[in-house]
Amino acid sequence: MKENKENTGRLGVIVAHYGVAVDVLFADDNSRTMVRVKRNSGHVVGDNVEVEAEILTRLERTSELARMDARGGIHIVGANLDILCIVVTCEPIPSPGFIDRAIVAARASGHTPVLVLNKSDLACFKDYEKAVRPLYNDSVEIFSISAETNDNLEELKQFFSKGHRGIFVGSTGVGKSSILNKFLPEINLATGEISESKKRGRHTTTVSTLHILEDGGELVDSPGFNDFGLVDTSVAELAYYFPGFEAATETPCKFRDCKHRNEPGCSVMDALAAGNINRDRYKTYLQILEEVEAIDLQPRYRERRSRRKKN
Ligand SMILES: Nc1nc2c(ncn2[C@@H]2O[C@H](COP(=O)(O)OP(=O)(O)OP(=O)(O)O)[C@@H](O)[C@H]2O)c(=O)[nH]1
Ligand SMILES: [Mg+2]
Repeated sequence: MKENKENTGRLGVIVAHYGVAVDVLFADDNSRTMVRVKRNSGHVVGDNVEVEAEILTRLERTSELARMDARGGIHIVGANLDILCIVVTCEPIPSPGFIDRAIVAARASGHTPVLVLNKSDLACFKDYEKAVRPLYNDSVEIFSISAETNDNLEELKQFFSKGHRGIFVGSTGVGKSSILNKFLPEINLATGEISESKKRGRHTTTVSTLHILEDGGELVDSPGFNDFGLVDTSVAELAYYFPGFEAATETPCKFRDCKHRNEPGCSVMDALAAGNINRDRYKTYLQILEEVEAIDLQPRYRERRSRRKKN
């Protein structure tokens, strides 16, 4: 890794990562070249790089978004992004707490989360939207769209045209690649039948790719995943960033390090008792709190977190 100071090679950005080679889009003439990298080099799509004599050097990141999988493995979702675009739908529905974890992870690492409810053309959509919108309306911007019928696609495109660089994340089959294909028909990303991909137990998209939108903005398509385990988020950050707690925490709790569990003078508990916080969501919060507390006890994650804070 190199600080962005005296660059002597060509500057570019990684737009696709294929394990032992990355596709680099160069800033000077918009040309693209494959450059070899070591396996597990740690580079990700969105990384700014300098290429000199076929040697690639990663430049300092302005932001990084990480997640933990079910086995405790850490994955960098993307680098130098500002928007986390959480794509969900009624078929297939996201795993419990997926949206909450993704929102907290985004906020804790300086990203703006937005929620995309895709497949508005499906019969199951209306009920799903009715259940989900009220939970997140006060927390994040929400787009209800259909990549099938183009419903509200323009609105989402306009949002990115303000110069944002975002990434689509969500379970396999929610339609991430389908939305990008509608934005940029010429890229023709592979999309998969849900029943087929489930039967094979495989994702249709296998590598993340970054795309420049014609009206401005950039979007990364990523392979589907269900686990958004929090790795770079402390207990204090979880309590502060949890979606749905914003109005309650405007009134500070009695204790600055309140975890909203059973401390006296807790604004969140008061809001819960008054029916202003959804009970199921509160249960989800407690479950994620336990996970984050368990991670907090593990030195390797604590070390990683303090390294991130210093950068
Ligand atoms: N009815 C309907 N189907 C959609 C919509 N968007 C996508 N699909 C379908 O959903 C299936 C999965 O779409 P993909 O775009 O491959 O999903 P993905 O999220 O990229 O999946 P992975 O690459 O495996 O993570 C395909 O059969 C699409 O045609 C939509 O708005 N409405
Ligand atoms: Mg895909």
